[in-house]
Amino acid sequence: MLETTYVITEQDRKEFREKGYWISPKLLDDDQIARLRKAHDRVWAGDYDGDGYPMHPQSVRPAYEELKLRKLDNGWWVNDEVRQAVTDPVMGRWAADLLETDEIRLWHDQMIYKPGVGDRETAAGNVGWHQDYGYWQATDTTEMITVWIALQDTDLTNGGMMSIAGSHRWGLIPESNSFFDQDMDSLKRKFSALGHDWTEEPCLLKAGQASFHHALTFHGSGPNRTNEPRLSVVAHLMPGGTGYRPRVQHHDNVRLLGPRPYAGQPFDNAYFPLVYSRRNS
Ligand SMILES: O=C(O)CCC(=O)C(=O)O
Repeated sequence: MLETTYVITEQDRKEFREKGYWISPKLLDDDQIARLRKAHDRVWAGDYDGDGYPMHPQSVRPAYEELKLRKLDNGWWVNDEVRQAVTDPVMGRWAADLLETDEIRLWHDQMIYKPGVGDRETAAGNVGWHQDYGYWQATDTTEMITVWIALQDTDLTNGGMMSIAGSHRWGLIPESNSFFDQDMDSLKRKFSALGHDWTEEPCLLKAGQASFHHALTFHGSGPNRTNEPRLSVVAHLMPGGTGYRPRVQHHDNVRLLGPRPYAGQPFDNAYFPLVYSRRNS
């Protein structure tokens, strides 16, 4: 964790409320970035910390197609560096201040490896325009936040994310769980036809900086035109007290509540660590 004393300002909050995302100062120092890049190498090679298994071992095990996007949920289960990064209390405080809440827990994390495709014609590294809450309807609040942390300088040349300014105010859009649909143009046609203003803004990040986006903000990313992978660690965060919303949409996290989850059951056990609490600070 970087010993940053940065405190979210009223201007930051205003920007987050208006645009649906906010770009942070550097959250990780260079040593931590190097360790997290190493964590990527280790995890993709099946080299884990602890005695457990990843949540979705099939995300790690396949013989990798060179040009395919790799994504592992809950990397913190099997890597200590990732655990430290995605439970960082400074990040949690910034999220709490942006969401104007007192407590932040981890919903889940993601390690994302976007291959460098150079000038090859492929969409295999694309992330389709989507809303994160399009996947998270088993929770009872849309006031969740994603922290996308860059492990190298990231812009559109290496497949950086783009966000649609103000789209978090559109509400939940049907079929917006379209992360894996790599045809960005057809998704853009479909979602922009809803009549809202479609303004794409690139998330330009120095290594160690993060983009904090609201769970309803549309975002996606195109090809990484370099020959190096684009690496990131992502923390999906929720306010303390977020509970289970039954029978709307399945999410694998619901199993982590036990065999008979009930409506409103808080996601507050060891799978959903407390990242920040104003009471403890
Ligand atoms: O890595 C990307 O380009 C997109 C990631 C994403 O959709 C997210 O972190 O919510």
